Amino acid sequence: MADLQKIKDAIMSGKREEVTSLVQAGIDAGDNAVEILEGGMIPAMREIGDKFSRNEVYVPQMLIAARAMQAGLALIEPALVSSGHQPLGKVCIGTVKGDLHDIGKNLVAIMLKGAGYQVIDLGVNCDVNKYDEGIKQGATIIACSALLTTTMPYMKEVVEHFKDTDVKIIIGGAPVTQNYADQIGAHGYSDDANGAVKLVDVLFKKSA
Ligand code: B12
Repeated sequence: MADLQKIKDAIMSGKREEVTSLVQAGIDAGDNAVEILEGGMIPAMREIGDKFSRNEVYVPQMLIAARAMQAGLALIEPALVSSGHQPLGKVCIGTVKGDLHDIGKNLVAIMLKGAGYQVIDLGVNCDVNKYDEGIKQGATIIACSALLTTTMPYMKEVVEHFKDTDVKIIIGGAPVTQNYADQIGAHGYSDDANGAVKLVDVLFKKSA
């Protein structure tokens, strides 16, 4: 099994090459990608965030940690995404306006692809026009991500924008809660990427 503690430490200190070689060693040894992700990589992001809250690290350290995380994610993505089946439906995904955090969004996109959905990735800083573009490309579900308490309220605007349509909207991200989702009339909320897949499964079954 890959040394999860070493992976976590390497991500937190932003050592991209070390992350790459540790994660690759895990893959080569036949380790489970989800275990590497949940046992080493995600805890690293959580801890660096806590350190930021305590003023023990600053934005540049968060940024280099995020880059190291993305390098590791790129390596495990193929293992998370199973291949070779017809897309079950189309989902567009984007981080809301004013928000540049994309690691969680990327993970949700990877897991949706792995579950057989076609994913249109709209990127970060998405206003309602951007989400409209995803719908024009054939998506019927919008997955909205927000990591800041200041950008989360934009999700309400997205829900309002699509209120009189058949578009379904699911939301998530660290500050988001089920309570908030209910309050703004979103069609689903989950606190992790697997939960996002379950929500999409249910919404597609309902519309089938
Ligand atoms: C990395 C990071 C950054 C990086 C982002 C790089 C990138 N490419 O994403 C950089 C350095 C750029 C950054 C910048 C800032 N950040 Co920042 N950042 C983080 C950090 C450490 C990790 C976020 C992360 O990637 N987590 C790992 C992923 C896997 O988790 P996740 O995003 O929550 O996603 C999971 C779930 O939420 C869910 N999910 C996510 N999206 C969706 C969508 C749907 C539909 C569903 C169903 C589920 C779902 O599934 C995911 C997988 O399980 C967090 C700390 C934290 N604990 O979250 C702070 C944090 C979010 N940042 C914070 C702050 C304050 C900032 C800045 C304002 C700092 C500054 N002064 O400039 C800026 C804002 C820039 C902007 N306009 O967006 C605060 C937010 C506080 C608040 N309450 O609003 C946090 C919480 C740190 C802290 N403890 O204070 N940040």
